[in-house]
Amino acid sequence: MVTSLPDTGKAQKILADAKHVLCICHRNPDGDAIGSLLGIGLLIERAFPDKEVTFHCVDPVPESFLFLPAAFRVQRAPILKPDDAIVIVDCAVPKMTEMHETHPQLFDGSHQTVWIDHHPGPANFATANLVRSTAASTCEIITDLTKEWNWSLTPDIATCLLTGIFTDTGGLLHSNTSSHVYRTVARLMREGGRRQEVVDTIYRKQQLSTLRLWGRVLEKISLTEEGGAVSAVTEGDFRSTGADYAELTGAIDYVNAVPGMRFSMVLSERDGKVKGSIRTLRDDVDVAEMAGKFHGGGHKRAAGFAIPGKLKPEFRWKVVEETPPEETGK
Ligand SMILES: [Mn+2]
Repeated sequence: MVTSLPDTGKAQKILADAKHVLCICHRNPDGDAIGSLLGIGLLIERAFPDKEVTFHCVDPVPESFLFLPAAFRVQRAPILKPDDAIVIVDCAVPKMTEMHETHPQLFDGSHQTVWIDHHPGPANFATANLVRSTAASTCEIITDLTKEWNWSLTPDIATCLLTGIFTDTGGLLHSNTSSHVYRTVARLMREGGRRQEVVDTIYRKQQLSTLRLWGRVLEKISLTEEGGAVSAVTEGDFRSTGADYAELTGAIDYVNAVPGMRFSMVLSERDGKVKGSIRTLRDDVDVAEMAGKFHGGGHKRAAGFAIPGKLKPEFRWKVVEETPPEETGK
């Protein structure tokens, strides 16, 4: 059993006292962002049927997660009213919401806020901070909280939470898949979570445009002298494959599969920015530190950054003299 987080009681009171709870996840949402956003919102609705709950993200829900219950309810950035309580999930820092400039009230103490996250870092932005960096996903923390708060799960909610657990552990394959992750999955399945629907939708089905985009990523892998497997996709690649930005998620796991590498990186262009995702399978490499050099962050084995700019390919040609084959006497 995991130990209780210090702000659990405070968070529960914030949610109990609020009339309207706005749930917010990070831009370019992944499975854990969407799963924890929908999971916590539906849980609050169930625990307090008199409350209004809304779901917000600056980017639309990626197509692969539209099968989730309530995915259609996710709206863009909210219009805030003074009494609104806020729940922010899976965001390491305020700017990941991409609302830090448009909605500074979310982060300056104007509202009662609950922060639920598994990213390491200061994480003290909110009124109540429910942060556990040893958890593999935010969905895992939320599942633990339901036990503590005595909130009941439904098959729909369990399916949302399973989604984040599966995507943040790479389908229970990454090294962050602890025994607690398996226990959490078992509990969500007991509560009716539709594991097979999650696995089939996320891992067994890919849009043709996604496969074509991944093809570009794989074809362009190059190995660097520093021991990196690096690939890049340009805006032109997105245009010609018809893939949207969210479809890049997952491609890096294949780049990271090159044996003997220290790290892998996928660079991508979007709206005048270059985004980098970095992964490693090694214990002696800290990719969060590497991402930090570009004002990014994340976890030791999975991190990212975004800097203004464009991608410029660099080719190197080398002339090598061919040595004539040695004569072999018979
Ligand atoms: Mn996460």
